[in-house]
Amino acid sequence: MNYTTIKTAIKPYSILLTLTIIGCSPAPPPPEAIGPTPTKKQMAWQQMEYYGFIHFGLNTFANMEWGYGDTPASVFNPKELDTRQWAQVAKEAGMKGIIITAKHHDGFCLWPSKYTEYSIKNSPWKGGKGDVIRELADACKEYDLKLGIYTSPWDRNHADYGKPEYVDYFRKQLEELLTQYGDVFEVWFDGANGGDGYYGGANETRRVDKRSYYDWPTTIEMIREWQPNAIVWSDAGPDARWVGNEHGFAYDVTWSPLLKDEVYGGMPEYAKHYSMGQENGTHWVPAEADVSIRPGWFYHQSEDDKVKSLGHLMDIYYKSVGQNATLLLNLPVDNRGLVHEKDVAQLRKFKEQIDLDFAHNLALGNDIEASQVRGNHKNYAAIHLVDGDKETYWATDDGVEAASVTLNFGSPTTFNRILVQEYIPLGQRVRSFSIEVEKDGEWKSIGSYGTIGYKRLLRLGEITASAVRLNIDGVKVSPLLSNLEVYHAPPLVEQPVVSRNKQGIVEIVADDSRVTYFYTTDGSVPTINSKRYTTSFEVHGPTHISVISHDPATQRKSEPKTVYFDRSKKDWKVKENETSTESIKAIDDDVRSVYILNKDEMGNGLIIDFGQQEQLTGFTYTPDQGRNPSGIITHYNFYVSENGRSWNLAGTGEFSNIVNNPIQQRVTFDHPIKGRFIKFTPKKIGGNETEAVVAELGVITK
Ligand code: FUL
Repeated sequence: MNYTTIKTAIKPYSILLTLTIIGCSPAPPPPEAIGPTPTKKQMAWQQMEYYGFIHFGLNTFANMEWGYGDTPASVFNPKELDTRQWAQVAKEAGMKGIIITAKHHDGFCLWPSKYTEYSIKNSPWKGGKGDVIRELADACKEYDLKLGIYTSPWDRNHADYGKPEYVDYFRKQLEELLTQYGDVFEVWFDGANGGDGYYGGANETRRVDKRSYYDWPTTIEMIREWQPNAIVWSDAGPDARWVGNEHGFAYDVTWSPLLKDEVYGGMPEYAKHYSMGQENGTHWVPAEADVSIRPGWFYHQSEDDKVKSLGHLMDIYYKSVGQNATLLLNLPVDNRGLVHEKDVAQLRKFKEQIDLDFAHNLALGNDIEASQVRGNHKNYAAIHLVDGDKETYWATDDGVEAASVTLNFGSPTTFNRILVQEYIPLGQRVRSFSIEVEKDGEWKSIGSYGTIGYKRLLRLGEITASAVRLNIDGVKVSPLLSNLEVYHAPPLVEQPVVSRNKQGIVEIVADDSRVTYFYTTDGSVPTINSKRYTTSFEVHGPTHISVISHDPATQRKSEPKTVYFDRSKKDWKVKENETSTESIKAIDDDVRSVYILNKDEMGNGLIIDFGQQEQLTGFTYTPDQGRNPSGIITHYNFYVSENGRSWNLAGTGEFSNIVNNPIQQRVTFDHPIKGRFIKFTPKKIGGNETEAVVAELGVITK
């Protein structure tokens, strides 16, 4: 790590100050709350920190993310459904509750609703007599977990969707869900609405005015009656809000206050402009970061080797719970009705690593001093940051805009994590802060950060220092901190990155010079006896490459990273466009380079010539993988041709949920098709954009 030496102008603590604090003048009153502040139930919810999501329904069986509402109920037949397994897995993972998709956008109900035939009562599961929500509610009780309900406002099955009658139906279903299954801790209202649907057979596009159609204030009043303690979640709260992405990340600056009256559920500009909250927010609507343990929300067998790595899950933890949000981690229950063993194994490692990272608080009970203490009184002294009691806090006098606390270890101490918390019952106050450490008598700056809020976790490089100082540099009003912890987390050997270029050359790299790599190409799990990677190699046919990183010094190894490569694109050409260096970016096996199709090109389609006949079983489309992706294709036609003149339509449809979750899309055909040419024609682009972006187009031949 590079340290920059800085000069500190003010000595942060003094003997005089310590003596004054010991004096016994009366304690000044506590600082006044700065609004908005959390309610009791929002406080209890925030302290849950980490809980689970379960996506399960007809999509699980139809292998879809967004069913149209026309998949027959008879397809729902989990042979081993066991909600106790779900609850046990969640409990062991350290989760505090489970939110279930009682009804997703396809309208299929996991409980026997009186108001529709489109539910488990018309499925073969338990002879139509089962109730998944009842079974989950019972399992949650048994494992001491809270139950949450996701029920989609958008319903692609219902004939009346778009009319006032549907809103009535939606409320009646909510009443069933919120009055028959005991206490519900969170009610989740998805803002997604893609328009197209089956709608009882109408098969059309229906648009609603998301601001007014659902009449949310009335629905929320009803929920308050049925479940006064439930947190109601949506982009606009009122009790908790979406974090604005489906990666599970909050931001360096994440305010719990929100300009709530400017927001409505499903608002297109929400993610960009509102999801970080605002310092001048008018309502306390804290962020919840939702993410799936796999790329998709529902189970797909093709994602069995895409369960997130431990490193990725830890990154999510630090960027959600560690950036003033709660973490809602999704487990896609599979078509047996179980959380898949690969996901279970990963959750176990995740829990173990969190426990290891926060095993021993090096700050607890240590000597700590502040640059300023409210009324110089011991009730507000810095000692309250390290007393293990989150109800006590360090406070300064009103009007103080910059202050610091210094923790003295007494002797050089090695650490790499800092945990800090504001006392949020009196409001979120800190705008920015920084960290310095004292090494060999000199103070060095470590880094500058944004907000703190309920909890902020910092991951630092390994540091050995005799003191740490936290400087509050910017505040809304005088700071109030309740907790400061310091840890030494064990190192994680990260998975390597495996990539292949257009020439079919595979490279393995990691951001860690300590490690070596071992790999297999036959689908087996690599060990340190597998082939050692020394230089790049060629792969031209369908191959699974599995690699581990290994640190010879500690003998620690990463989890295997498995990547599937289909045909290499060595001889591929973009037709009609052979001179364009741009269009090649759609087939260069590099998702970082994108090709942008304008209106004309969209009409003609992107035509690729393989240079030889291939037997195709499907194709893949990867949208823009940038931070703010654009030109995301939501609807497409895909054609195959043997001669480049007569075309067979091999696939047509929608890439569901691609705007919110822009992952690689994998479409498989009903039967294999032979051809030398493919044509990919975008039909609709997300967010009313006029240009389509292709980060990568690929084929499946196996
Ligand atoms: C999105 C939905 O459209 C996805 O299917 C999923 O349920 C996710 C949690 O929210 O907006």
